[in-house]
Amino acid sequence: MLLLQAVLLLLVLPSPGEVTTTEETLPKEGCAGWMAGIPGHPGHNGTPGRDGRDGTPGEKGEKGDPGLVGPKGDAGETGVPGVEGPRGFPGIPGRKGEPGESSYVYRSAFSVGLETRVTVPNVPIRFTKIFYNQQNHYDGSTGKFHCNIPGLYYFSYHITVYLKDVKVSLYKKDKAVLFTYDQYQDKNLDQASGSVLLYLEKGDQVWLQVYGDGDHNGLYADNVNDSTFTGFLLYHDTN
Ligand SMILES: [Ca+2]
Repeated sequence: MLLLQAVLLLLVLPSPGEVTTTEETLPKEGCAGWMAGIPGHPGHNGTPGRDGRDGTPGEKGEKGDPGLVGPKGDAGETGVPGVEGPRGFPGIPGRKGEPGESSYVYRSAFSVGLETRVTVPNVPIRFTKIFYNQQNHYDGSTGKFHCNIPGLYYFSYHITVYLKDVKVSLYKKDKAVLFTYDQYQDKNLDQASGSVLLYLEKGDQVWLQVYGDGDHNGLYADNVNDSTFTGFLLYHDTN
């Protein structure tokens, strides 16, 4: 390297034999008389640079307006029954109902009396004076009451006694179940009576009859003295 520099230096330095004349013909300020050149045209625009980095997130905006109401949702499941409420006040009594059919079906009553003296013993006494026999359950031709409605019946009789003693029995199904005896006192009118409750089946028959021999048949009736026989259903059998 040092060798190369030394060679170059020898080439630059003037050799001793040459005459240097350039320094006398050229002024020392040889560039002072040069004129400046015209400025060149502006260069072309460069290619766009690369995109910059993302900016920092902005501040949170204000809350927006409420949205539109959405469609109605499906029905929910049935809830648990609530606790029973307190008892309410009594309501207003309703109107009276129409009479039921049974009010007629379960009617049975009769009330009858003697029209003449009884002279025939050992047969049912025929009461032919009809006070009431709407249902015709009492048969005036036989003197017997026919049970059409099973149930409890009330029977009673009030007998005027004249001229002879009276001994009568109330019969049910050919059996005497109630007895009444009155001894006649001369020149007086007596009364004999009896009453009873009897349970009757449908088809049972009830009647009054002179009991014993025919001498105790002093049953009497005229325009001002009655002898009566009455019966009615107290209440029907609900079975
Ligand atoms: Ca008497």
